[in-house]
Amino acid sequence: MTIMDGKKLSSKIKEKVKKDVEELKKKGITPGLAVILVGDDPASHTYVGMKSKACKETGIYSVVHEFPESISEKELLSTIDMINENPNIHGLLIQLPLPKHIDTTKILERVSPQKDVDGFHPYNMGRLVEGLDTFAPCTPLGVMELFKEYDIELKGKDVCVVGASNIVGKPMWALLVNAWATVDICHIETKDLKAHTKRADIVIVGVGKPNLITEDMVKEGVIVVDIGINKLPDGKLVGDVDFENVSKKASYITPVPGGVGPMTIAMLLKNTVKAAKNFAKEAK
Ligand code: L34
Repeated sequence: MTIMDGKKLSSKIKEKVKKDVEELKKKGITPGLAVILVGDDPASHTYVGMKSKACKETGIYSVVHEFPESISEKELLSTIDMINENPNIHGLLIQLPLPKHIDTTKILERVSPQKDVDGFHPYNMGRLVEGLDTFAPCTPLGVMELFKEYDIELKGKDVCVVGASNIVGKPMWALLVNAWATVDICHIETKDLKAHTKRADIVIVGVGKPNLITEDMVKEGVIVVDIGINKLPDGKLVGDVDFENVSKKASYITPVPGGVGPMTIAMLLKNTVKAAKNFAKEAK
């Protein structure tokens, strides 16, 4: 059994990002990322803090626009408009979730597709499905990087994705299909989850339910990617997979923490550099 070490790979990617940023700076462009953070969800604050720190480490300029839970949709939209117009900012992300009174779709659709480093805009999502050059969402993109790093062939493989969110499951499906895997996508209405996970060569799960995937649900030699991130009452972080028992059957498995989480952040840096490079090309 091999542990797919997202922490280690993310450091490697950060080194490459750092070099790319230096190259861009020589050309007079400092990649810039703006983050919009609404409310005081502790997890969101943690993730945004980690994103800012990673920018700093790699030389990317970053700014966080923090707003109280009570902010109106109108104010958020005008902030987005302002950032869309700012030539020093190449990437913009709205940390999710947003408060209930705000229409998330409307907000995400306001982000300029050229600055959409999260890849959540329907324009980029559509391009992703078509297999065109785009910004792919950071978490599923990070999973693809892990497969590449560990030489995991996807062509012809049976993959079961558990969770059909717009942020993770659906873009994961698109990336996998474009890599010629055969993909099952399961969700809350799936009749017999085990029937799907059991036959899969690769199981990718991101729903936010500790111990959802147990050892009896996977086959011998399975490759398991755990995108879930759950805080137990005692403060311990766990994924959606019963790691201790499933890992005994797996050929490859990601840990939580230290698996997909750090890769999400590394991919955000990569997408920000990509946005800055695109900007540089267009300015020519
Ligand atoms: N817009 N909203 C937007 N983009 C995103 O890509 C996210 N996400 C998810 C929540 N909302 C978002 C993130 O950034 C989840 N997420 C995220 C990012 C990083 C990590 C986990 C989730 C991460 O690095 N986790 C560490 C542990 C962190 C800790 O100690 O709490 C890990 O090793 O898994």
